[in-house]
Amino acid sequence: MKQKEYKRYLVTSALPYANGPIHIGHLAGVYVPADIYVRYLRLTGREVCFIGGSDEHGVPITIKARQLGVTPREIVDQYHTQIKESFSKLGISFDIYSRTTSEIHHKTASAFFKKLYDEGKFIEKETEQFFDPGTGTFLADRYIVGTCPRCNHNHAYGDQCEKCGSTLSAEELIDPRSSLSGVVPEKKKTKHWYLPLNEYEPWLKEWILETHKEWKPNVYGQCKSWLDNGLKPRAVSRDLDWGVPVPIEGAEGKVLYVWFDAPIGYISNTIELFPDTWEKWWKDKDTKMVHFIGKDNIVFHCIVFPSMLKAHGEFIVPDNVPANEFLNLEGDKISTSNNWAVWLHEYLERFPNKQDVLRYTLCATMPETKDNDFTWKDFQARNNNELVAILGNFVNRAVVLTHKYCDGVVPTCNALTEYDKEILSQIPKTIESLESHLEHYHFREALKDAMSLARLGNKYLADTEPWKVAKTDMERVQTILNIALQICARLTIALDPFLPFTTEKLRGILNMPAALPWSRFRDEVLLAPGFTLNDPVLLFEKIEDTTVQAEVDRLTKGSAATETTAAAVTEIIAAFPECTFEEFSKMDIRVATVLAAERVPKTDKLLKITIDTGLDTRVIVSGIAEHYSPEDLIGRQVCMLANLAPRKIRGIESKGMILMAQEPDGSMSIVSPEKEMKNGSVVN
Ligand code: B3M
Ligand code: ZN
Repeated sequence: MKQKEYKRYLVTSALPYANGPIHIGHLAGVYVPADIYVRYLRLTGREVCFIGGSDEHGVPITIKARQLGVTPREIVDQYHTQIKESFSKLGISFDIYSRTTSEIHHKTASAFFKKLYDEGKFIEKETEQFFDPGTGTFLADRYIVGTCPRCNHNHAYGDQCEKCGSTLSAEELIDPRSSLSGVVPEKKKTKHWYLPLNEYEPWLKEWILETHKEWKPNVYGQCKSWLDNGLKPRAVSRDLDWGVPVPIEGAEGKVLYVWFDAPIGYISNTIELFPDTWEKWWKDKDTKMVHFIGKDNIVFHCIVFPSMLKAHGEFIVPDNVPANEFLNLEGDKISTSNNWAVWLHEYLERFPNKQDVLRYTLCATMPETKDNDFTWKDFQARNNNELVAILGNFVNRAVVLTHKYCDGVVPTCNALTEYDKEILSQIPKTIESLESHLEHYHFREALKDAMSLARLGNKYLADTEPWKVAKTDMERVQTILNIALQICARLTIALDPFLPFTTEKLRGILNMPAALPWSRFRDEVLLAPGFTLNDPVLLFEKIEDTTVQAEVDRLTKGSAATETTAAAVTEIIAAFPECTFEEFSKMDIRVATVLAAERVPKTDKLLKITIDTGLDTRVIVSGIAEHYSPEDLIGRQVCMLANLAPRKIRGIESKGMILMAQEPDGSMSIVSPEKEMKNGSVVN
């Protein structure tokens, strides 16, 4: 089937929550592929708009603020600035990176809701919702924890189980509890507005299942399963004090659901960028809209947002949603709460000139069809064996030899041998394949194609050995170097979407003032004979074993440190205003005896401690290995917080926390009852 020709491309990338920094999982899943795609489109001369921004509403932000004892505004200001800066340093070339707390966004999202409301597109329903009698607030799904009905994980959230990945509703949780106060939530009546997704089901089925069979199998499959299971009306408002207020009377204390307002952020940001001409991007059928997202956002971008756009009536819907799977790190799931991640802002601090090494590794290991794994060893190998040994080596040899034999001037191309012709004939084939892969969102294969030009050049120099030929046949040397330099010049085009920092450097070496458009790719001569090159500089440098080992160590330590951040959190809590007796008494602190203790493998700080609490025998992972050896602990009585929500630390479920006293210099002591007590005795 012939592809439709579009006049322009509107490319969006998921708006990250401004409640934490960006890590390599976000990058490989969303921002690196989106950036490669838009850079390619721009090079081909197509009209492109690349939209990014921070998602600054929603419960994750309020939870983070509550944890740190600051306002949501402070959280989003801090993270928005940090995220925006680190994206820019990595060369993610957004045309705009704005935020959903902007005035334009509030206006746009309100107007969107109001239009649907006025046209009767919502169902108004009073339902019973979970309410926390302790704090006097309705509980958003994320604030309710309980046991997952699918996998039995005992710390699933009311919207999702992070263990098995199921999307849940708070109603489905077994033994729900409020994460604000730990109490069992009550039900209370409240009014909300629902978008009847079921009404859009026939249209969605036709649109996705019939006309978008080309979508990636993971995306198509998820949509099909949602559609096969049947859609239900979905609430688009929440009882919360942070977000876009519901713009109708009688809706005080209610805001738009974050998944209603966030995708409208794509529209708001386009309006902010092009106040006069934004409509052509959103209302003209000749605009191709593509959403880059991670797999956990598929339903919102393929089903919910398109239904909203359809209900609104004036807007186009996406042509494709090339969602990626997840990237793991050193064999384990990336986890923000366990600090098992490579954070972009930290990477940029430690490797300030290696943006492209990260871009390259992430593109090469992009989880396009299944989850994939980032390891520091692989990062090193990709740098040393591919970027240094193939790309860097080829360019360096071509340029150094040109300086040596031709005074740094591009030599003439004399008679071609059969072998030269064979090498040159590879180029158009590679370009064709590269283009096709980029057009179809196959970025890993595309990168292989681009790199295969460098491999080709490397092989050509190795096979023709101009340094030997130079002793007898300078004319031949000229031809060889001319061909090698034409390949170098082509690399500035082929690699530009992937490695923009490197191609800029390479253009500097080749004395090419500006990036060549993609259309020049098929020209035979990109560097005319007689043209003078600049001095060579190395494009990449080797990464040593010690460097990557330090990264692995830091990762292991960082994740162990999350346990000791319990201490940091305590400091923050101590700085809080007063706490009521009622609040204090929610903490179930008990005396327990240590039955067994062992080090958690591959960590310096963690001990796995089995204790008898008088109520049960359970395991706690504690960051005290630097202060106590396992033998010191066995048989000792400790005080422990028994009703702390369980969490996984290095794969071990930890249920509770052992109380420690800590001095400012970090030395620690276990808190024990002064005389032996029965296990399970309450501390208050
Ligand atoms: N903030 C979820 C996420 O960061 C959400 C994406 C919004 S895209 C409109 O995964
Ligand atoms: Zn589950």
